[in-house]
Amino acid sequence: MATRKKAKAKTKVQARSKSAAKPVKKSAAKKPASGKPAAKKAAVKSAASKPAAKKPAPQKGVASTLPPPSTKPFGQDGKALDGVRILDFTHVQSGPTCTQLLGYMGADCIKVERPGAGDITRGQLRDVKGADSLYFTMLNGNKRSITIDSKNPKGREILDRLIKHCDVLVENFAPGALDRMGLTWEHIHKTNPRMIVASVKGFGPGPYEDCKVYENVAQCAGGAASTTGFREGPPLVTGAQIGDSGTGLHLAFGIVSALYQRMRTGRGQRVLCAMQDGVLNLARVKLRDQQRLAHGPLTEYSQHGEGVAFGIAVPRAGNDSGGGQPGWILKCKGWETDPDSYTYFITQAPVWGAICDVIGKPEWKTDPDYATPPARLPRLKHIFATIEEWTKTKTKFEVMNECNKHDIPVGPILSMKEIAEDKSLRDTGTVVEVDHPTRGKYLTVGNPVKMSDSITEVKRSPLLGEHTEEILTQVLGYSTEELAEIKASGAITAPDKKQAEAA
Ligand code: CAO
Repeated sequence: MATRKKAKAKTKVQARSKSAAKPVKKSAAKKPASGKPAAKKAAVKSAASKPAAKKPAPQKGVASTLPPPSTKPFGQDGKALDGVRILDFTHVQSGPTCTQLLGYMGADCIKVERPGAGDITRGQLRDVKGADSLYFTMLNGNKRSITIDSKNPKGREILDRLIKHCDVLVENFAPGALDRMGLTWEHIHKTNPRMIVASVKGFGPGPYEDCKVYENVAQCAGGAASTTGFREGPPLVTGAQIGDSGTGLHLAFGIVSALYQRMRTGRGQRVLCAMQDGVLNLARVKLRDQQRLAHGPLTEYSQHGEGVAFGIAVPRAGNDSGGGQPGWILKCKGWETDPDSYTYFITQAPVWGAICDVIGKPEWKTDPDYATPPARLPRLKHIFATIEEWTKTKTKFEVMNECNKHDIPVGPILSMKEIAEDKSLRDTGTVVEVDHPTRGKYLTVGNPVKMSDSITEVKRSPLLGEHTEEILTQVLGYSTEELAEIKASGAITAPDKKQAEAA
């Protein structure tokens, strides 16, 4: 879309959509009952005098504005977001998750970083001396890096030119930081009315809107922590980064939707994802349970079976299943020495008979205390303890194999080591090995979304400023002389280098 070629293609699509609008009007006015001209006139007349009887015009869907279906084989007609150019002003985790996903889908992500320093995560949790950390490399694949000092006047000029050449600006600075750079929505919209400005912030408008927020703050503010952990213990945060990566994912959805709307309106818009909102969206089942509490106890929570009364808010439910089919984590063979020798076991009602047979309790199938889901609810603790006697005789994978034969839903607790070595995850491109010039080979998570006509190639993360000159000359069209001027201005150079040059 940012390239001239794409701009032309877009004009064609728009032209098509214009002409596609005409037949809708025609058919609305002339839809004949019989198809004969006289009948046509009569139909129009009567429709005009009796509006209630007017047949509604058939509505054409989006498909009517599309080009003819491609004849190229699937996977060989580019990528979903080819032609979309992102001005990637993100750092740490939430924003980079979003732009990496857009990059996986084919967008050209130009990551703007502070000269000499770059994204703070390049140096955080370093495992290889002198090399970009895994924190950075695993969140910034499929991007190009340009260094620009946004507070240098020449740097601002370059940023304005980037705004004109990009489709989306994505940022997750602290509230107000983008404005302090002079990049207000008004300024960006005036410079490029088509630009979409997408932001992650900790909180939406309200009392906390000016607060800086990290992952665990969002997990706590979004209702995840108060509902995670064991009833007797304190609130817990989860290892999955639902505040950062989860919100980045939400933002990517907002951006793609805004790009789609722009096809019709021709203009950009602001897209905001607050981390609190993103976490709450993922914790919505707990807000469901909060409302159910007003109508009685949450019978599927094991505390109900244990006779423990509910308080005023949704409690922590340990490893209870979040749905209507009770489940728990059970020990497997080797649990004494392996902290991950466990399985998740769901006593799904339709396969209750098979569960009874597998664990050697066929009599439970007809025993009124166990035969029905309501009868089982107060006995779940005992039931899971009995099932565990069986799972402890098998490894977690043997439990999986045995239960799968009978459609009993179970899942081994996989360690990160097992996931890193899992062949099927490698085969599908979910776990990918990438080569990096300074740190060597590393594993990253590829695109979790698989598309049959947009195949992801995972590329290593860029070195700091690796593409500065390439972007300045090839994307922004600066001449050799202008490039020399930019270098002399200090807009793309680290402060220590600036001082050395001045000395
Ligand atoms: N050139 C010059 N200055 C630059 C620059 C560049 N290329 N890139 C960034 N900066 C400056 C910013 O302008 C800002 O300066 P001012 O405060 O003087 O205006 C400064 O760097 C720091 O930005 P920041 O406040 O966003 O960074 P921080 O490390 O203090 O805070 C964070 C980090 C994550 C808490 C904050 O950015 C935030 O709350 N973001 C929104 C929520 C979010 O995404 N949180 C999740 C992060 S992932 O765990």
